[in-house]
Amino acid sequence: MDATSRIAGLLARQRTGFSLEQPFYTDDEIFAQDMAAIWHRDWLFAGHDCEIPKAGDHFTWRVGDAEALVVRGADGKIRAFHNSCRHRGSRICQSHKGSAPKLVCPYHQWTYELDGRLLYAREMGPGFDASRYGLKPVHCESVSGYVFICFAAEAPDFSAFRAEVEPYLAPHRIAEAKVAHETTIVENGNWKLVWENNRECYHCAGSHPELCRTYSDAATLTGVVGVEGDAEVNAHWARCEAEGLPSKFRLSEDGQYRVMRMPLLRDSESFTMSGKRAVALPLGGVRTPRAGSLLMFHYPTLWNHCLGDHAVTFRVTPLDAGRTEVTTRWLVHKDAVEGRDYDLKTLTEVWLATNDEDRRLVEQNQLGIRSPAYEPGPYAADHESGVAQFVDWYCNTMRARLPGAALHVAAE
Ligand code: 3BY
Ligand code: FES
Ligand code: FE
Repeated sequence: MDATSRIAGLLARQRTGFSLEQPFYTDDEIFAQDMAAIWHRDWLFAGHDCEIPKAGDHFTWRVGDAEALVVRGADGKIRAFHNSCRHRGSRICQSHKGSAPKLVCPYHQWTYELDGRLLYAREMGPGFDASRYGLKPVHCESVSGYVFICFAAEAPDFSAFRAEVEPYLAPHRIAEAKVAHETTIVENGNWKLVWENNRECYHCAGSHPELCRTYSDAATLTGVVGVEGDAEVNAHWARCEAEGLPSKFRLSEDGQYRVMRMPLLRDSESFTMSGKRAVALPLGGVRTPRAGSLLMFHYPTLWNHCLGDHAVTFRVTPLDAGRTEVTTRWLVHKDAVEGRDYDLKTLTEVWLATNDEDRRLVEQNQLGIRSPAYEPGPYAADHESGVAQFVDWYCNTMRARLPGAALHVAAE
């Protein structure tokens, strides 16, 4: 049986409310299909506008064999290109971040403008037409300080997501931030296990002593069921909305993204060990100390917390079937000074610890799933409604995009 038929068959067998079958977490062919059907077709969160504030500032991000070069142009616009030279294909920018007035390929020094046009290719002879060899563009959109890219030739609609999340994000002014700290960790687990772990707080009480000081593990807050009937959360939304902060739970029709403002425990202001704010010069215009955290997720790359004083964003990058990178950025007001306005340890310690705890959980989950005894197990209806929702999104997306999936299933 070819790979597509095999995957289509597995998808057809998938039981609602149960974890996936083993190959979805371990198999190289399914990983390749995940890359083709999701990672190289969808909008992906790459980084933040504020990481590249000046013309020529750029960063790169590799997703499988595709690599984006995200660069701010002389006109202030952010664009993305494939980081592959139009001469013989070398990578052009070879570090994660940089700044340069022109993009010069280190191999034979073909030189590109910041808008991708090939400006100069030395000694290519008289008939050479530089206008035919500009960098290939990658779709790029910036929304409220978040840069999204899409590697597909034709990108899915972005406007609905933009319209939904802009009002929620606007008060946080992420575009006016700076990255106070960034970490990238590798988790020895499939990217879907990183998401499954993120989409529930059933594990929080047992694993996150630091986070649990401020973060409620109520099933309604992390999941997708029942929050609209939760009186306490409704009161929180009403308070926040009266202050001009859009807050209500919104889940997109296709299940790809959600926004919601959640209260923190004991009126905490931030994810610190004390619950007090971490940054004296706050990021954004949220002035009520009890606004809690604005949660957003956007599959398959982004989840985040926007607080009254700072924000933390998380980016998922699959490396192979059993390894995933998680990049965390702590964003503070661009004029906040370390040592004066914030202490880096106080700012970062809760999520540094939480990330490491989650890494262990994901790694143990991956190892257990490799067992010949593994079979899909049931998700808790309330505590793991978010996990079931993620897996549904994944399966529906794969079913719709697998080449000829419907035909293969019918032929079984
Ligand atoms: O970062 C988060 O939002 C998730 C949700 C619950 C567990 N984890 C902390
Ligand atoms: Fe880039 Fe030759 S491959 S200049
Ligand atoms: Fe966790």
